[in-house]
This record gives sequence, C-alpha cells and structure tokens, in this order.
Amino acid sequence: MTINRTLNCAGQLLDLSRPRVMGVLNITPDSFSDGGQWLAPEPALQQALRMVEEGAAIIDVGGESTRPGAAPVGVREELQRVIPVIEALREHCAVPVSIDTRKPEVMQAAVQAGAGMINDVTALQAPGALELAATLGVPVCLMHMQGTPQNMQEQPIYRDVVSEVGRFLQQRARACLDAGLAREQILLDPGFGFGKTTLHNLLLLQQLDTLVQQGYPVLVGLSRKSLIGNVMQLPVDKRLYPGIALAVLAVWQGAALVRTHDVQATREAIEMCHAVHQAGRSE
Ligand code: 9MG
Repeated sequence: MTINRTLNCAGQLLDLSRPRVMGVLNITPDSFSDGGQWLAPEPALQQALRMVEEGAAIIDVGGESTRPGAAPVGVREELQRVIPVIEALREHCAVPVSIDTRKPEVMQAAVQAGAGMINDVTALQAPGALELAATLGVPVCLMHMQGTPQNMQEQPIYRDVVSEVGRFLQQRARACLDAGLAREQILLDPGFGFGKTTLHNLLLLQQLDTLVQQGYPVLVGLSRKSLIGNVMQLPVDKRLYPGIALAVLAVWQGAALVRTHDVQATREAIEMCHAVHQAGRSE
C-alpha cells in the first residue's frame, strides 16, 4: 500500500517521507504539562521558534486543555487565546501551524489566520466540522477518544481496544472521504490517554502497525502522558526518557508524526530509529 508522504498545509508542504516531530504549544492555563507557560503571544512565539530550531516540522497550537477533567472553554475565549499566536507564528516561523481544536468556529478562524492543519481530538464529529474541513482543504488529524475529556478516564471499557480504535478511525476517514476531503490530507491517531487504561495504551502501541496498515500517515502523542507515570511511577517532569522509548517504538512501526513537548530529544531519537529501520531498504 502506498502512503502519501507529503501533506499540503495551505501551501506549505510537510514531507513525511521520514518521521517528523510536531511541537506542542498549549495556550492554556491548565494543560497537564505546560499549562500557563505560553499564554501571551510573545513567550508563545519564542517557545515555537525554539522548537523549530530544535527540529519541529510543525507546531500544534491549542487553546483548550484536553487533559482528563479539564474545564471546557467557550469559542470566544479559545479564539482570543490562539488567533494572535497563530498570526505571530505565520509571520515569524518557517514551519506550518496546526490548530488543536474541536470547534468548527475555531477551525475556520484559525485557518483564516494562517493555520495549515486541523488536529481534532474528536475526529471532526462536531456538527458541521466535517463539511467545513472539506471546504478548508487543509490536512486533518482524526483522533480516537472514548467519552469526553471530562469523563474519559472514569471507566474506559473495550472488548478489543486495537480493533475498536482501528474500526472507529477507518469509519471517520471514510466519512471524510465521503464529505469530499482528499485522501492525501487525512492522518489517523489512536489517541493515547484519551479514554484508555494503561493496558489499553500499551496494547495500542504494541500493535500500532495494524493502524499504519490502513494506509494513512499515523500521528502519535505520547509525550509525558500518564501512561508513563503509571508504568514508571514518575511525575510529569521526569518522563522524558521513557517518552523517548515510546516514540521510538511508534516510529519503528511506521508512525509518521510524533507530537511532543520535548522536540530535540525526540527528533534525534526518531531520526536514529528511522536510519536503522531503513538500512539496506530502498525508500
Ligand atoms: C491535543 N492532544 C493532546 N494529546 C494528543 C494526542 O495524543 N494526539 C493528538 N492528535 N492531539 C493531542
């Protein structure tokens, strides 16, 4: 199966012929790892430029925390947080910007302000989101989540987590195609930590290759997540090394994009991993 290896992010090309890093930029007071650090546009811009310097191929800007139990944010508030930052990034930053949102109004305004990709943890299930994404024409990342950020970790239940997540994402990709999105502009993400126990997360990573086989580029977000804390008994600020191990395991199985707070360490690890994986193979 041939997987498209270049995303067209509103005119900026993102080459995924080798695994790349997406830098996380949360413009929120309450995100689990970097909450409150980049609320003003200038510090946010400086952090984005640092991540680009360290090798991020795209920056993911979010104005609403999706950590378990996070309070929902209104459209106005979310727009006030993200739009000035996206505008500043488009002016000063050479790589594409992704908007991390569930709200069609924010998707539209963000793309107008220069965002070149939509990262939706609800896989475009909000009313009107699918049709809007088709008209905007930028790549979309469809992520799986069981429940909502408010209740997702209460009691996640699956009969077979790998096949259920795979089937959900296949159905959402099909819905995108039917709505008119181009196949080459769709990415899939199993949604580590979103309505999953530690065992569910481990199984999804262990069998990530089954998702890669669906033929869409796969994005993973594992950086600093509670999966690491649960296995290793480590606080958020001590999860770098195991996080790198998880990123490498994902890339080894074919993940194309790794969403992370720790750009340089992750980029170096996945580049090395890719070199070993590709040794002796023609691209
Ligand atoms: C916004 N966000 C937080 N975690 C994420 C993950 O694992 N994947 C994607 N696509 N977005 C995420």
